[in-house]
Amino acid sequence: MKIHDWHTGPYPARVRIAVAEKGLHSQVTFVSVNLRKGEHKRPEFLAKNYSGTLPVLELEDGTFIAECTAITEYLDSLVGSPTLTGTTPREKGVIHMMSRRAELEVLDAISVYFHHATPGLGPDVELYQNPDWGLRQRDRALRGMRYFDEVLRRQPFVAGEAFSMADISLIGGLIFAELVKLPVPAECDALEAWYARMQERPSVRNRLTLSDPAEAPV
Ligand code: GTS
Repeated sequence: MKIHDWHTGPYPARVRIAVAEKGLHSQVTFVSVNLRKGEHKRPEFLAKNYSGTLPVLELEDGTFIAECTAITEYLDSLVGSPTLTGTTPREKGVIHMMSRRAELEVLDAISVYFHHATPGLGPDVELYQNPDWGLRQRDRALRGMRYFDEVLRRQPFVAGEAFSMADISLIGGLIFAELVKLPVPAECDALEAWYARMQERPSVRNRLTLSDPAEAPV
């Protein structure tokens, strides 16, 4: 399998963490796509992923799978435990819901903030910016962090008692928050404590070393 990604990117981090959690490193080759040069918007990359985003998983038979959730579900179903997307119908439902919520309320919101209310990937890539929309999404992300802080006061992981794709999605959100220097609200100590625990996981700690960093960070 190949994974087309950008080694420091928050979304690519989600798939890198999933690869490591599933012990699939030896089956994956990483191909670097330079976001700052806009390589993800060129026709040859759009042929792999219409949406022009990273990461993209390329299978041996030439199938391309984009979207972190879809890629994680694919990897999860390749090998057994530990499962990242749940085994029972209830687990699967709750994990999917909380993962999507982590995207909507934190990760995707920070991404919109980055692309619309900061220089983002630079003028050659950011052809349309709407700073008001970006700032609204920044505030949404801060509200989302407070929501997840409440969740993590009640339970050890985002979707309950076990580590899952939902944790990975929220980790992506906090990685993006660090990149854009958006501080977690001071009162969110449960969220901070959870994130400190997540950073101790080898899959999270070593995500950048799965491949040689070829390019400068986002
Ligand atoms: N919904 C997509 C997913 O889950 O895979 C979002 C992917 C995404 O936004 N990826 C970022 C991207 O391609 C990569 S990174 O910012 O995390 O490095 N951004 C470039 C762009 O122009 O939107």
